[in-house]
Amino acid sequence: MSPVKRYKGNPILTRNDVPYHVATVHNAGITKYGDKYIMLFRAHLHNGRSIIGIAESTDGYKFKVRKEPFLVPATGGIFSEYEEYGVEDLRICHMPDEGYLLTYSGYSRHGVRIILARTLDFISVERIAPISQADMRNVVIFPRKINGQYARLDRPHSEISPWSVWISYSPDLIHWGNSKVVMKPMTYHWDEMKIGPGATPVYTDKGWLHIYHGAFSTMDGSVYRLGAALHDLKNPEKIIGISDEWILQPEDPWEVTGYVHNVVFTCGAVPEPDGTLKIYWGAADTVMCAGTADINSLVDMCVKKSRPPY
Ligand code: BMA
Repeated sequence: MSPVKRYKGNPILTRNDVPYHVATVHNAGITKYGDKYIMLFRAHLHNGRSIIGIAESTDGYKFKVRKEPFLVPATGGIFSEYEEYGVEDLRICHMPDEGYLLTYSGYSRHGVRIILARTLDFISVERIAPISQADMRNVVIFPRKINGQYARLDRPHSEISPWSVWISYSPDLIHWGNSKVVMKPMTYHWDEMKIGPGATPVYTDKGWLHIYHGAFSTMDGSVYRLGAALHDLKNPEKIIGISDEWILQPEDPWEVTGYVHNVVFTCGAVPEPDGTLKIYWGAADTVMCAGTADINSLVDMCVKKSRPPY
């Protein structure tokens, strides 16, 4: 049985909830902001390119979409060159001293790279810098400095060391280095084709809990599932354990069928004071869903029956 209990009212957000013309609502970053939950979701426009919309909720399930999108491709300067084809799959990292850090994929004729932006109020947004070269996606920043440095997980596109999760460090959030591979797809396993960082890692007293995605190639296309990994608190490049079993797979009709079928893909999860984790996922690249899992149970899955990092 899946450790993730699906919310009964899924899907929680669809294009019908959006007051402007979009084809999908998926792959949303999530955070708590004051007494609200804020969701920054990806939406395909009817030209096939993506923008980021914003929705708010008081209970984490019933969201209201604001009238205007939150982030659309930049129209001037360096950012416009790298966001020409759209902005996608945004993650939110809250750090008390930094505000809300946003990392998203900028697509352009030069490929895909990650842009860092920041907001303090979810009204205005300041782009800070592109923080990767081309062919990088899925950047999640750890919400605490580690040994005096910022740390992030990311996922280069590569057929040689196929689609693996790496870690990098930075003194200033802009310049990143000291990169190391931490986790790779596992042959003949549910995540054998590619893996990538999912939600912003969650602090637990046993380690950083990271919900990631893994893809498996079938005769009918690939299946995207979610898994859990536990990273050492002081040295997150050390993995304590990775659950051998996935934690969520496409099962509901809107997860199995849609714009891209058989996809559950997360960009955000919110830890709650009662020890549960609200996990949010894009289903079939078409709608947003939510569910809860017990944080300790996810940690146990990582530790008790663990697959090697590579
Ligand atoms: C990945 C990304 C995600 C998407 C997923 C399934 O490669 O493009 O944005 O949700 O594929 O289509």
